[in-house]
Amino acid sequence: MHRAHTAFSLALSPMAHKNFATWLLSSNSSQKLIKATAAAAVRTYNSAAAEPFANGSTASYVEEMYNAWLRDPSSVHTSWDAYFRSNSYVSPPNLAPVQANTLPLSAFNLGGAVSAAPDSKTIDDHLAVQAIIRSYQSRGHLASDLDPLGILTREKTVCKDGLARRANEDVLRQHSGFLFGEQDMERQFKLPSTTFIGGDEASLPLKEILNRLENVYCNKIGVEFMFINSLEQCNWIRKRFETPGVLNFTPEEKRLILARLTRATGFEAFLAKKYSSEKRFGLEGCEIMIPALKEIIDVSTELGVESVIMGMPHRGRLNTLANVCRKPLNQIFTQFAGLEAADDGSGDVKYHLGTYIERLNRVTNKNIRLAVVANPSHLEAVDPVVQGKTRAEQFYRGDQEGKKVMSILIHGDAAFCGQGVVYETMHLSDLPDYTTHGTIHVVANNQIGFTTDPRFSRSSPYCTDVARVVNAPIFHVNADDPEAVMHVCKVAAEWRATFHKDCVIDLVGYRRNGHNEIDEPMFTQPLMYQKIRKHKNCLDLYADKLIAEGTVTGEEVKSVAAKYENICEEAFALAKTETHVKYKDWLDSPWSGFFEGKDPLKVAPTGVKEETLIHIGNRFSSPPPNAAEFVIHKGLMRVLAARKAMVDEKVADWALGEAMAFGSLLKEGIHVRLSGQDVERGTFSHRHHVLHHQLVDKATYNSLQHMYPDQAPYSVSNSSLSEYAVLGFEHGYSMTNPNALVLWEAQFGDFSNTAQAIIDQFISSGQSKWVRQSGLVMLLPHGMEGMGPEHSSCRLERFLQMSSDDPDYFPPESDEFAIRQLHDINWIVANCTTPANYYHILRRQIALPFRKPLILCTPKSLLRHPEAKSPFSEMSEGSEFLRIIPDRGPAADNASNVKKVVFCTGRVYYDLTKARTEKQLEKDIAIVRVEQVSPFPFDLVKEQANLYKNAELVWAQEEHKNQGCWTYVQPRFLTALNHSRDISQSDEQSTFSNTTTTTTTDNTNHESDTDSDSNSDKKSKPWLSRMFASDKGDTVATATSATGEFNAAKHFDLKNVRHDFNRPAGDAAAPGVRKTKTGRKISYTGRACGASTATGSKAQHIRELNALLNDAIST
Ligand SMILES: Cc1ncc(C[n+]2csc(CCOP(=O)(O)OP(=O)(O)O)c2C)c(N)n1
Ligand SMILES: [Mg+2]
Repeated sequence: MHRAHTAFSLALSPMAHKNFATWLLSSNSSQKLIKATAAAAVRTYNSAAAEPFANGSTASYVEEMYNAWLRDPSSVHTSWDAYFRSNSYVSPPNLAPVQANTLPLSAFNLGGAVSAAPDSKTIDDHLAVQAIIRSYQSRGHLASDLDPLGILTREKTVCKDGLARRANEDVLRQHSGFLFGEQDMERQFKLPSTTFIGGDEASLPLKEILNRLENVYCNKIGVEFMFINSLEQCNWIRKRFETPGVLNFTPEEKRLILARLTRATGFEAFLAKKYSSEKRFGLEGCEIMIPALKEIIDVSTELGVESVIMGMPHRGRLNTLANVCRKPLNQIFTQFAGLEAADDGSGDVKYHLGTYIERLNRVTNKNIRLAVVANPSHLEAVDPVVQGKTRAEQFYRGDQEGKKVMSILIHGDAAFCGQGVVYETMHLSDLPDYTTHGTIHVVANNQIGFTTDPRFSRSSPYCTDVARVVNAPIFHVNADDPEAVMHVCKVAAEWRATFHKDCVIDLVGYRRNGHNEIDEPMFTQPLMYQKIRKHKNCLDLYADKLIAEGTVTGEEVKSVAAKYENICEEAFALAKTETHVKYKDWLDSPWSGFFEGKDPLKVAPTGVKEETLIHIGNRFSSPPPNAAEFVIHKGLMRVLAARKAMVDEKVADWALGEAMAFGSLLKEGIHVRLSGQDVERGTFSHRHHVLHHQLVDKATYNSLQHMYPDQAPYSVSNSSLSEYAVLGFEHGYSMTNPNALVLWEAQFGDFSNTAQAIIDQFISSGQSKWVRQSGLVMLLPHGMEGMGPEHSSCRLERFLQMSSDDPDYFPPESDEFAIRQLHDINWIVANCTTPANYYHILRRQIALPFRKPLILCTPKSLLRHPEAKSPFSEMSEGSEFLRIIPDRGPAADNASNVKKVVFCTGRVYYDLTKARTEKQLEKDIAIVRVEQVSPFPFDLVKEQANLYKNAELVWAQEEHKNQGCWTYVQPRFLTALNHSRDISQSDEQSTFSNTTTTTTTDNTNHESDTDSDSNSDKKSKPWLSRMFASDKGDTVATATSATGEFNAAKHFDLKNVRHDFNRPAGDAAAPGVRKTKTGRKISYTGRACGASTATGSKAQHIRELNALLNDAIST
């Protein structure tokens, strides 16, 4: 028996009567019941099987009793009568009646005898019907008809009443026999308030109840929602699916669906015809996704949305750009032509590029902006980026509830359940500083991932189960039923507009071709593909249906298809006239006006007036204006006092330097957003941007939000414990507006490697692939301080390895040297040692006329180091960021007698100076800090080396030799010291993106370059040619090519493939040219190579550090 019934029977048993009634009568206990009911309502998790007694149907049962009692007190049991008379019962607000099914149960006393009270069979039967209704609502989706191929569809079973139904034991469990026979089918049952299948009817015959439930829950839509902890939301969904007639469409609506489906299908067919050997990751088998997206956008626009930001993988992307965004078809077709780019960027494959379109929505007649964010191959990596971009757009529009800007994320079935970043992103969905107020997730579920079946790619029943953790309703729908799909999309858009929470549409279709169009699916899924070959496509099925019902004629169907083909043909002809592709056409986040009128080589000053520093310092060190009422922790009072003392002395520590940077930018109207784990206080308890009232919960004060009356908003947010999603989110946030300083801080630098895909695929290479700039700052606590292998290194070497400046190329020296380097590089990597330099480099992010990501090692022990302080004079007007901090002591005064120059970066500088002082070698050893490691300050290094012309040069680092900066700086030092460098190996140019452009004839990523013209000797030669070919005397031939065993140049067609060199054409130090060994060298001092990032123990750390200091500080 259903649990609710068991509990109720117990309550009605002779003994229980008394106990139950007594319990109810004690007001204390009745409060308990109410509380228990309410608590159960919020605690609810999972299916009805796990449901506690006093929630859902039981709670509504009490309510029904109450309604019955109101009409006729004698119609309810005496215990209920006593309870209600005591005035103890209060209808909980979320259990308030939602419909008119309020007839007393006695009205359905079908037991025969005319009696005021229902007999127990009537009660049992009604409870059983209620339980059946609830079973359908909870588990009907398990038997729904979702698979267009019918492979997974469950057979109908013949029930006791002789009718075949899909709802099986999985759905109905102990009610599978319905407890009723054929004789009961015409019996009338009162419908509970938790169903809407009756429409205006308060009761229905059992047969009708079962049929309607079957139709709603076990047909082409499977709704998963009963795990949601809100009765209001559950009822809202029930109403949308159960109300009779919800699936009725007008002929106009049907024709619109058909037209959209025709375009979606026609687009793929056209590409298949024109570019049969090209990969396009077609949507065949799930074409309904295009009308589905359009429906979501139409309904959302109608409900007030003005901007939609989409993230999606490869599958169906071109179709989405063409038919959802209405990107000009000729621009899309041009991508197939393998043309050269007319602008910067190495580009990306066509099914990764983003777009941004503003257009009139013809259905709603409203203007709308649609953006598809460019994404890498790494599935789902774009999800948090889209969320960050959406959040930023909402922020800049003042759209605090997400009514105007929304995101749609499209997923593949295998990726949605397989990639952890989906889960991480889902968990941002309801966090105050990260929510985008509801995302609609659409899964293009083709029931396969490349060659792998779902049963081998997930352990969960559905690919969508990840969404259950955030209480998102999940609408599974058969992709071959366009009307069911449209209904689900409408409900999803309304859900988002009503509750501003995530929901999922699971479009269950199939994949007509292989993973891509040149892949053979029969190798691995033979039976499935035999079925697919015989299966009519969705367009044909729907057209047949509409023709059969008389909504359209066969001619109309053909003419709509022909019309679209003509449109494609015209665009195809236009595309043929294009000579270049323009990556700027594929920007997802245009920064209109940002670059215009700017001198691309001019940096605005970063120093500010001293009075500004003092003002910010005073505010930052003061308690809230209502300090008397706001109780601050004593420890923080001391922190504020220490800050105030520093301001009075006009010096800043790390936290104050950071606050000066933030505060001064906020004053200038630049929005600052700092996000990451525990950033409000700061992992090392040094920041304290948010003061907490010690006596009042959630009462906080953030002085940086109150610096100036007209300042820009400052937001500092403790994030969820995620790096991948949160870093992606902040990257997306930074893409939206260049006039904002967006910072992400890792708890410790090494944790950033769980966000490696965002670093590799977006931050380091986004500009190169998608012409997209970002000024995002990554703050990475870094330093070997004896904390063990973790918590020590941010893996600086990895960031440096991805820097795109050429180790062998000394750019021309000029006043613009530094800014040109910054302009040309992919990102900036720095390790600052003073608060002033930290302050300047943050401000420089905004002062630059372009945007580059900044990877910044930040200190731990230096946060409180007495010497790591900067006078205000180093931050005020006239001061600037120092790429190198030269030695300013006795050594510099007597440079030619200096025996050794120790170059270093980061906190080890303080250890080195201490050791030098202890050994009294200040005159003999100069210590030079390289603060901006990349782009490498060739000019300043050269200057320093020339200054100490007789000195031995040493690079000292505390990281292991194969880590830290050494492998990056060594070749660059040699170039800086000798202007060019001895090249002992054939050098492959560094490029900051690992991308190459592919040709139409060859889809493999062969690396090569562009110069196939007659001026090729002026340009750089392809590295393969340099290695193997011997057409020019100045290139290095290898033994391999000499033997003729393998000549790669012959094996690869290098003509059409491009390769971006940073080096200007024809430079004297062209790669491959051998130089004689000359000049000065730099040697290494520090730890030996190591496998882990730090030492095993504190003692070992100290031993090794001392050895390093002894080595470095010796003459
Ligand atoms: C992070 C990541 N791992 C692996 C791949 C390689 N890969 C490309 S498509 C694909 C299958 C994706 O299946 P699904 O998500 O169901 O999308 P579908 O191609 O079926 O539309 C795989 C494994 C990838 N692109 N990204
Ligand atoms: Mg798939």
